[in-house]
Amino acid sequence: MTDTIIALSTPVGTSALAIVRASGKAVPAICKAILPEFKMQPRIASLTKAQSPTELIDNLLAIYFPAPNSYTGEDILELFPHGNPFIVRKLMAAICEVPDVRLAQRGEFTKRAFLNGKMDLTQSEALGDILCARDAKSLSNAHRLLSGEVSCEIKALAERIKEVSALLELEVDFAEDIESTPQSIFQGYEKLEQILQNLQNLKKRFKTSQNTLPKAVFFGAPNAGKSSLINALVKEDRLLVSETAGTTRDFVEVPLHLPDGDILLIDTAGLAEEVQSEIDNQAMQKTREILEKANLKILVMDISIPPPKELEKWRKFADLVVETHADILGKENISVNELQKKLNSIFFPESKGGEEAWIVSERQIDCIKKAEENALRALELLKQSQAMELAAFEMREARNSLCSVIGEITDENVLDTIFNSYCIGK
Ligand SMILES: Nc1nc2c(ncn2[C@@H]2O[C@H](COP(=O)(O)OP(=O)(O)OP(=O)(O)O)[C@@H](O)[C@H]2O)c(=O)[nH]1
Ligand SMILES: [Mg+2]
Repeated sequence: MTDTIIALSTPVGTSALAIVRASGKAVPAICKAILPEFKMQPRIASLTKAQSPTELIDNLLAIYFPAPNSYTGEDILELFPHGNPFIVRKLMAAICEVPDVRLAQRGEFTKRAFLNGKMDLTQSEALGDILCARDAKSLSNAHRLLSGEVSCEIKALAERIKEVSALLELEVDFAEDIESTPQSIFQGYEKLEQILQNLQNLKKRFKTSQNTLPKAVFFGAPNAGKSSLINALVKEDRLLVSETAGTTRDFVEVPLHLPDGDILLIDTAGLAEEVQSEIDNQAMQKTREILEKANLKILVMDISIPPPKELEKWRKFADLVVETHADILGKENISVNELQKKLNSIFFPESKGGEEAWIVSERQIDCIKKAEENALRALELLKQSQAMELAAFEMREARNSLCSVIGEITDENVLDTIFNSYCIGK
């Protein structure tokens, strides 16, 4: 970690402001080279000039975080230039001219934070979850993981495994004098059973994080008002609407931001009894396919006309039915707000509270599973009151596997896989 790294921490493109971050020993040299008026007062934001040897680059806000009280544990400089890609490029080029400064790789700031003991591996992974969370529950869970909730549980369990290991080691040491140690076998056995129980509970708390948004698929007869309903929900004329049946052919995905998370609304071609053409046939086939992938199937039904023959079949198949054209009968249609509330409560139901934080990392679960296998083998050996050395070895292995969850034991490949999945500048 002798190099100083820099990166643009905000997306590339035009915006009001951008953030450029540098971390490493060359931060004072960077300040001297491009911020001649900057005083480097710790954690005080100052408006200052950024310049290359030949020209003014920008007037920007700069903050200096001296080591070790920074995100990475190293000296950090944060710059807030105007969000003009041309300015950002010039600024970064000028910084890269300073000796020992280079562009950061993906996740390298967070990797340094981990290597400098600013956070453990579970917390580093939680940061990735914070960046990806698209609903309130996932976000709150990621915050809990970042605060170290699961790390603490893992540490406590690793400590208890150590205690059992110590009892077993004692057993190994006094193996000749069997009479003096039955108590430790008994204690070790009981404690190990509890540990196994805890490991199994931890394993059950795995929940894969969803990379895709949940899908609400709107289906029904042609002209039922599916596209109109989606337009009303997203408050935008996003989809083509017309009084000609068969307007929508390909299915179309439209994101909807609900109070507790984002979902995808999917408009489909109407399902008709009589197929007019091969294109109709293909469009309906697509509707059926997308319905199979739906998390929620919403039947849209025009109640101002006689129901289609398949209605009963569709009703059974649907998770939710929305009636349209009620206005034609002099009644009120369901309000958009009401429908949004309904979707919000279906996709993001309120939790009862008191739930334990769930684990989203497959890597962490794999480590927990390995620890469980070791502990199981140790228990088997203990049951037979034999091969104490082996049982002690299994317990040491179990502890190592558990410590890998939080990164107390880890190899470079694992770290690369984790941090390479992050964006540059994180
Ligand atoms: N009066 C009334 N007209 C509606 C209502 N919903 C939709 N319409 C009209 O019904 C016609 C069909 O609406 P669309 O939203 O295109 O229907 P669709 O289900 O997407 O139709 P296809 O894409 O052809 O399957 C349009 O002329 C809409 O303006 C409603 O609740 N009341
Ligand atoms: Mg349509």
